[in-house]
Amino acid sequence: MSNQPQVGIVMGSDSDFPKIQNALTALDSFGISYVVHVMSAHRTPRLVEDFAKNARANGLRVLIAAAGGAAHLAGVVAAHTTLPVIGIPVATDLMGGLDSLLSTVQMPGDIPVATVGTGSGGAKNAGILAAEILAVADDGVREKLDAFRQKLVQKILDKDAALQEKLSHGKNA
Ligand code: RP5
Repeated sequence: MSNQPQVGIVMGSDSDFPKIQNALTALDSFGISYVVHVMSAHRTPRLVEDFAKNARANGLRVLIAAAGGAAHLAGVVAAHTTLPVIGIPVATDLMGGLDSLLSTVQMPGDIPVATVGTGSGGAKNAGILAAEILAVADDGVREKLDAFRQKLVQKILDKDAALQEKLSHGKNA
């Protein structure tokens, strides 16, 4: 794993951390270094601006921003950089996080945020998507992504074989 962090992860509150850990796990699995910070678009707007404006000069290549509720963090980060920004809408108690999802995904034209789903699958996809973006110029990461996909295929084949075995023994009742 290179020591230079390539992915910058920010979240609106420490309460978001347990919900986005799958993003970190995915990045770890591809050997990608990252930095993680709590910063809030409304509580610490200056900090967010500085982080986003300096991200490229600090060696970061992809940014991930996670927030819940009126979740403008990813959009604000994207406003201050032309690095690709992935938004994680953190689930809330309101309709499973529909508020976070719409706040993050519905960016007006000109300033894109690549938004993943709410929930643990979304956070995982944020990490994988960051890896795919880095893999455009990094063959080592691309090879790890290829191996990951191969494992997925094998997992499904194994599951299907187990199902066929179960059905052939009349265990479906
Ligand atoms: C957002 O408000 C955060 O991203 C978090 O999802 C939500 C609640 O934050 P706390 O009140 O738990 O700090 O800014």
